[in-house]
Amino acid sequence: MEWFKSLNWAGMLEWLNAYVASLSPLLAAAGVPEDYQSLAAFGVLYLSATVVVLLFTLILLKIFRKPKKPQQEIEQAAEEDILSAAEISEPESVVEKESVAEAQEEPEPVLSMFERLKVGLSKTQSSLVGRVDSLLRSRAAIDEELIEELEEILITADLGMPTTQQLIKTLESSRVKGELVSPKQVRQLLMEELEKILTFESKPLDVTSASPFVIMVIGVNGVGKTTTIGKLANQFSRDGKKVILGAGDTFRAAAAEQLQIWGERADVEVICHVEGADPSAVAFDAAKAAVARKADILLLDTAGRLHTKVNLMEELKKIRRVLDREIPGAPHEVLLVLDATTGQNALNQAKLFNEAVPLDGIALTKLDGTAKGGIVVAIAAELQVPVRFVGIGEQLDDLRPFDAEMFVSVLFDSK
Ligand SMILES: Nc1nc2c(ncn2[C@@H]2O[C@H](COP(=O)(O)OP(=O)(O)OP(=O)(O)O)[C@@H](O)[C@H]2O)c(=O)[nH]1
Ligand SMILES: [Mg+2]
Repeated sequence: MEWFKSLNWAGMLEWLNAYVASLSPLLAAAGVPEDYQSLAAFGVLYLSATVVVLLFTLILLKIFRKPKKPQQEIEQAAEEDILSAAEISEPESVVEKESVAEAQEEPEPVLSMFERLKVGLSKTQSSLVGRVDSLLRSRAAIDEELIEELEEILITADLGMPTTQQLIKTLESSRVKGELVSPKQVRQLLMEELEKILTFESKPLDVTSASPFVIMVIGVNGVGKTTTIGKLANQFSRDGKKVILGAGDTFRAAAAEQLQIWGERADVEVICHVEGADPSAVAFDAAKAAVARKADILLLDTAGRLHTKVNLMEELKKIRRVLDREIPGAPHEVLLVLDATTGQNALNQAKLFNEAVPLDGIALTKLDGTAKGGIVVAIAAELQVPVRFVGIGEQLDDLRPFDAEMFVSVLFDSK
C-alpha cells in the first residue's frame, strides 16, 4: 500500500487536466459538444493506451519468438527434406517396379559362360549327377542293382520314362558286355549318351535367313515369354540388329506395358494395341511396321490365356496365318517358352502346342530355380524340337543359347 500512497496522484491529475485541455480544441473542431469533450478525451486516451499496449505486446512477441525461429526453420527444413525424399524415392520405386531394369544393367562379376551356367544349373546338377556320383561311390560293384537305382535317379530327375528306359538299356547292355567295370566308365557312358540325345539334326536358328525374321513366342501364362523376348531383344539389338516388338498379349492389363519397359531397355520400338484388342490385329500391325521400318527381327509376344472362349491354339493359328500373309514365310521361328520348374508338365505343354502350331524351337526358362533341369533331355528325346535358349535367371544376360556339349559338361563338371 505504501507504494500506492507514494504515487504522485496530484501530478497525474494535473497531467490529465492538461491532456484534456490540449485535446479540447481538436475535439471541438471535430464537432464534439463541450459537455462530452472530457469524456471523448478519455476515450481517445483509452484508445491510444490500447494501441500502445498492443504494439508493446507485438514487440515482446517478436523478441521472444526470435530465438525460436531457427528451431522452426530446422523443423521446416526437415519437413521439406522428407517431402523431397519422398519425391525422389517415388521414381526410384517406379524403376524398381519396372523390374530388375537397372539392377540388370549393373556390372556383374565377370563369370564365364560355363561358370554362369554352372551356377544356374547347380540344383539340377546335384539332383542328377550329384546323386549318380554318390550312388557310384557307395557301391563296390557295377551290378544290376546299381543300374536299377540309376534308373530311379534318372526318372526322378525328370528325364522322363522313355528317355530313362533308352539310357538304362544302353547302360545295361554295356554292363552285360563287361564294358562297365568302374564308376568312371558308368559316368562317362552316361555323359556320352546324354549328349547324343541332346544333339540331333535340326534347322538352326539363323535370324539372317529372312528380313524381317519373325519370331513368334508362345507358351502358357507365366512361363517367361515376355522376359525371354526382352532378353532376346536386348541381345539382338546389341548385335546391331534392328528389332521390333509386337505386344500380342492383349489379355493381361500390364502385359503391353511390361513389354514396353523391355523395349525401352533394349531401345527398340514396341507395337501395341489396347488391352482386350484382337491379338491378330497386333500381329498384323507389328508385321506391317517391321516391313515399313526395314527391321531385321520382329519378336511377337502372345498371351498364355485369352479373354474369349476362343481356343488359344486356334488364336495362335490365326496369328500365324496373319503373319504369313503379311510377310511370306513368317513366322520363321515359332519359339515355345517352357518353365523348367514344371518338369514333366512342361513336356506335356510342348506336345500340345506342337500339335497346333509346329514348333521350331524351345526356350527353357527358370533352370536356375529348379532341380528338374533333366527335362531338357526329355524334351529333346521325345519331341525332337531343339532347345534354342535356356533361362538361368532374371538378369538381362541370363538367357543363353543352348549348347548340348556345354550343358552336359556343366552337369558332369568335366571341363
Ligand atoms: N529365375 C528365373 N525367373 C525367370 C526366368 N525367366 C522368366 N522369369 C520370371 O518369370 C516370371 C514370369 O515371366 P513373364 O515373362 O512375365 O512370363 P509370361 O510368360 O510372359 O507370362 P504371361 O504374360 O502372364 O503369360 C517373371 O517374374 C520373370 O522374371 C528365368 O530364366 N529364371
Ligand atoms: Mg507375358
